[in-house]
Amino acid sequence: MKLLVAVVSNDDVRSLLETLIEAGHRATKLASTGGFLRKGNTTLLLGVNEGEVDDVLRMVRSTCRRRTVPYPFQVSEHPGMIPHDAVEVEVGGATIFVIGVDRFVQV
Ligand code: 2BA
Repeated sequence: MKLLVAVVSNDDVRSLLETLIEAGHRATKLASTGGFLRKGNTTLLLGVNEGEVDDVLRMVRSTCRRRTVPYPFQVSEHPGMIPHDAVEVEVGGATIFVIGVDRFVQV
């Protein structure tokens, strides 16, 4: 089994969850906040069989869009982190960590 930790935009999570649940996958939805933009996003925990990882990644790709969002701070608040003329940041589609699971236990 693998644990997929997927950070997705709040705008995409509804359709992603619908797609996953319809396909028989299980998910835990956590409210999270991006460290850079400090804006709400969603982290999904998905325990999936190894053979299903690519299938789940396909679902994430098809539902999570890459988008441009305004950078909400004065550049001086984050010196050196982005170019001085940048006012927008690209976010998503999704950031996914695929982690090996030693044991999966439900009691
Ligand atoms: P945030 O940390 O709020 O980052 C939002 C977007 O800002 C990022 O989109 C990236 O395009 C940009 N960004 C982040 N750090 C930057 C920096 N130091 N300089 C310039 N631009 C920067 P994504 O890469 O699509 O990430 C979306 C969200 O996924 C992140 O929100 C964070 O919550 C999570 N994430 C991304 N990479 C991660 C990692 N290596 N570890 C943990 N969480 C991660």
